[in-house]
Amino acid sequence: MKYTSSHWGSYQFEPGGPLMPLASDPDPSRIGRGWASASQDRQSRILRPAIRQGWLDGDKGRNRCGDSYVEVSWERAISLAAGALGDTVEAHGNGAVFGGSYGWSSAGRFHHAQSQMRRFLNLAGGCVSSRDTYSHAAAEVMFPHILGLSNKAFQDQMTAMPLVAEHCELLLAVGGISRRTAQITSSGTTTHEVGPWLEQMRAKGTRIIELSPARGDGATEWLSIRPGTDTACLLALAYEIHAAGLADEAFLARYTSGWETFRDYLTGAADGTPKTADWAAPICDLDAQVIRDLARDLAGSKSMIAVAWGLQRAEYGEQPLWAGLALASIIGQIGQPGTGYAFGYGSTTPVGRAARLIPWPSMPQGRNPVDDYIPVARIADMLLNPGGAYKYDGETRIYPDIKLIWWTGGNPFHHHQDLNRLEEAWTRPDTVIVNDHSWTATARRADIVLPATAPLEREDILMNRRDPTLLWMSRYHAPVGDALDDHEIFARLSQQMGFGDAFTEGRDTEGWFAWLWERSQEVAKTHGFALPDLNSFRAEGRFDIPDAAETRIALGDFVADPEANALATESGRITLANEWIGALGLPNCPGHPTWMEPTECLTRAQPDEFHLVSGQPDTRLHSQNDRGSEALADKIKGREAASFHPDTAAALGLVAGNMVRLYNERGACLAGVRLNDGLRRDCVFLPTGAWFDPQTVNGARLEVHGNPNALTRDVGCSELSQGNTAHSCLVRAEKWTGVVPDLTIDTPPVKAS
Ligand SMILES: Nc1nc2c(c(=O)[nH]1)N[C@H]1C(S)=C(S)[C@@H](COP(=O)(O)OP(=O)(O)OC[C@H]3O[C@@H](n4cnc5c(=O)[nH]c(N)nc54)[C@H](O)[C@@H]3O)O[C@H]1N2
Ligand SMILES: Nc1nc2c(c(=O)[nH]1)N[C@H]1C(S)=C(S)[C@@H](COP(=O)(O)OP(=O)(O)OC[C@H]3O[C@@H](n4cnc5c(=O)[nH]c(N)nc54)[C@H](O)[C@@H]3O)O[C@H]1N2
Ligand SMILES: [Mo]
Repeated sequence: MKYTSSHWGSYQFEPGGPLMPLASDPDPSRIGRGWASASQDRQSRILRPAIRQGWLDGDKGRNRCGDSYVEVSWERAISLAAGALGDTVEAHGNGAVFGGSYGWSSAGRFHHAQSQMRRFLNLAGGCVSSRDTYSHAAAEVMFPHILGLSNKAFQDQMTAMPLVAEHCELLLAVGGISRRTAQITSSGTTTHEVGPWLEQMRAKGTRIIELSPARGDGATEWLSIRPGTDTACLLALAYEIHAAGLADEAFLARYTSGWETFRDYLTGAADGTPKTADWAAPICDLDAQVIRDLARDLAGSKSMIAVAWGLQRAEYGEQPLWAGLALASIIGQIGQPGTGYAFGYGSTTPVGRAARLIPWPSMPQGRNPVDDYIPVARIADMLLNPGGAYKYDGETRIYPDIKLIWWTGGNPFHHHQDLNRLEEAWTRPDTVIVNDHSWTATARRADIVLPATAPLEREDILMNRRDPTLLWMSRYHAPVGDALDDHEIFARLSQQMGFGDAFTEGRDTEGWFAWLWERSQEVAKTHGFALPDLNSFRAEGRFDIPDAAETRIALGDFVADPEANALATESGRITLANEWIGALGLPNCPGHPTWMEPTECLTRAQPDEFHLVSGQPDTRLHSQNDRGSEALADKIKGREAASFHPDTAAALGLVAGNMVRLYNERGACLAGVRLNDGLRRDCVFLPTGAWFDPQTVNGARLEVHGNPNALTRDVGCSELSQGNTAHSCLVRAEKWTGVVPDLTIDTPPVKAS
């Protein structure tokens, strides 16, 4: 039996046979069904190195979005790419090179695209990098201040799901817990246990209350909250618990700081507005009595406040995180088995996984001599405002002047918001170089396109510190076209630029596998077990870590002994009011959890506006596998499906299968119509990830494939975290009765030679 792995799961196959989910996986992802077809689709794979015509003609980027390409040899492509980098560095320095290159690339320890790229760029003198993620930037910046832990460290100690199943009576899932998103694990997974875990809880009679604009598949009760208003609801729950005399004052006194300040805000002593259930109800569009009952039940049960990642991908996204933590502190059950506060259950597979964490080695990237960076979602701001000032995590910083962008293993024309604005920004640098295996919207907006192999075309090792199994990944099919591994591409570029030996250290791919495996064996030894030699592992294909189960309780050590295990916050405790944040004086991130009405929110919308929820797609990982069979079968007339409540659809004159135009002042897109009575009547759900395909239709700009980032807004959560705000977006909708334009992204942009 051969194996391979991906962010959506692991697969077994016999040579020449189909790719089958690992037999030991209890709940395989549907995403894998579209993997092999996407990987072998010659209409979307980049077959040969390609150069943008306008760049060859010296257009300086003016026609970067929408140009055609000429294919060239690898020798020419390597020479042009190395030349462009060398010239940029010589003329402007390495501070003019942007290598932030955010994106998920693929699983597999050695062929991790960004690691290979950073190793190369660091040897070339470095580049401007990026901080934080599109997933949870607000948490990455906030948690160190309010919890004294990085987001990663907090995830590492997240209370294990089996403990929740055993002890928790009431799970409040703010933003839901969905099997849709629990398909995925960054770096690869061999198992999917969130679905079975939720079933176990439901069977036991645990109440799982989902606070969400969309009913998911995991909860037992649904509170259909207006998007963007969770902070108001969480504050009201805290207020009602306190007003009923049910706040755990002993917990607050021993484990938190700033309670008095926060309490004065809750009661209205500070601002004249008590944050009662009656106050929150009209903001959140919930019944005040439902909020009061929930407050009483939370305080009277063993309860867990679980916040989903998506909540903080919004304007003021720091607030629901912090308000959830404050609510859990008032309930006072943090640090006990199965109760307290969690972030991200179900947002990906391994959050709360009861598995031992093993710090496996990775490809060394060297050191980046350039210390400049941007918060990841400020890419368009950076390109549009070189030299401009912005705030981030307590600092005032200056945007660099970028002349060359190198992107590997990510798709900004998928992941960024307001893509029409990004297109404008993207024309500014002199050169854009992209490595990818597919003609994504980003590859179609590069000057030099370097075709990388896809994961099914190569061997690698699945080693994920959060996963209980190691797999030897075998090649499933031969490389399509002339694709080369990213490692080989950067090795050739390094050779061209005169530091080939430093890049390879004399090793070929086999040599690096041996290098990684030797270090893995050492790591295993320090964790009390032995790995087989590489050849045996390769022959067997699979190694299951012994005694892999390990349960943890978030903040358990701190609660057991808050003096000995003080948190690394300003007070050593959980900060319910934070003096450092407060002293920054930011209007968009005050010093304690605060309700602020987002700029785009149904509380202030026109009657014909809807809230756009653009969550993760069920059929693919972001934009990956969008041209595979599973994603294609889910589309309507080849377009992404937008879901509407049946009553809403009827009012708009829409039936399932129609086409709809969604629009706002930033853009417009077409989507198919699907009905969902588990969605609020004032919301539209359009998943992310359909390949961005903007066209001019009847003289107006129209994205024709159903990409929500044609509509979303590109501002930071606040000047503290600067995270993306994809979920704060209002749109209008109208039936599309015109001709449905052909897609352009289903054929390569290459000129016939
Ligand atoms: N509206 C809206 N926007 C969102 C979100 C949302 O919820 N709503 N979610 C956001 C979030 S949380 C995230 S994480 C981002 C995700 O954004 P991305 O991570 O940028 O999305 P992916 O489609 O996974 O892009 C990975 C790219 O890597 C390429 N790739 C895969 N393997 C390899 C390889 O081996 N070598 C090379 N060179 N390339 C490879 C793939 O072809 C693909 O183009 O999107 C964000 N954008
Ligand atoms: N199938 C699949 N799974 C994935 C991914 C994928 O591409 N495909 N991507 C992975 C990645 S990179 C990430 S970061 C995670 C993200 O996982 P999450 O952040 O947990 O999920 P999203 O789908 O991004 O967020 C959308 C959901 O958030 C909720 N929501 C949105 N706005 C609001 C709001 O204002 N209030 C409330 N209460 N709820 C709201 C809704 O329930 C909506 O369904 O998913 C991962 N899992
Ligand atoms: Mo993400």
